[in-house]
Amino acid sequence: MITIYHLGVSQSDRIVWLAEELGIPYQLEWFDRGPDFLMQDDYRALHPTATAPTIRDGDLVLTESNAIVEYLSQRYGSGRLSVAPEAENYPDYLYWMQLNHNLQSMFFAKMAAGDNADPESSMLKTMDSRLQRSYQYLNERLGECDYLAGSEFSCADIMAMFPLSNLTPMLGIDLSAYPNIQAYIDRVSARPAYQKAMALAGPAAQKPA
Ligand SMILES: N[C@@H](CCC(=O)N[C@@H](CS)C(=O)NCC(=O)O)C(=O)O
Repeated sequence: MITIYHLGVSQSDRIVWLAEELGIPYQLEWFDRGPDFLMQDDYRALHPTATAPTIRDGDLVLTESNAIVEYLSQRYGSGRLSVAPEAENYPDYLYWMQLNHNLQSMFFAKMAAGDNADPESSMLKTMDSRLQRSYQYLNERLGECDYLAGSEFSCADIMAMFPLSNLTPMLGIDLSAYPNIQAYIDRVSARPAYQKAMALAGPAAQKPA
């Protein structure tokens, strides 16, 4: 059985969500963050790169959300929620699977700059304008179709929700200018598998006693 090593308040909740969507049996092992909100040595010991999510499948220990999502979909879900190379929307799927990393690279650059950074610095201005273009493009996309890869829900949506529903408000980014993104978040959050996964492992969930 797959083991999902879940770090509290982290993007490893998306793997629980995917497993619930695909009906893949899994064991959830929960790791709390330390008082500094960073992962602790027990999680760091799981894999040389020490990032959440991490999963185990037999002798395989795998990190990196994109890799895990595609691995589980292909190996345990018969490719369900992935998009096949022959499909017309395959390039859309590939493109939108990267939204998570695209947004996070800019979020982390802003966080690393810190609250007291000069807003006129060329680095921050570049990040802000790149972020704005990304949100604008995403908003346009979601005006054309209900889900990122097209009319069907896919792993691209599973990848996208964490930065949209967690990091976006954390950074004080106001979505009122992007109504299609907000409607998308509401639509995807209503999925039963999402709600179950968030109850088990979402930001407000607690380590089981
Ligand atoms: N590229 C990685 C990024 C994973 C990542 O940065 N995860 C965060 C948790 S949300 C982490 O491991 N942080 C280390 C820590 O919190 O100490 C992925 O997509 O899986």
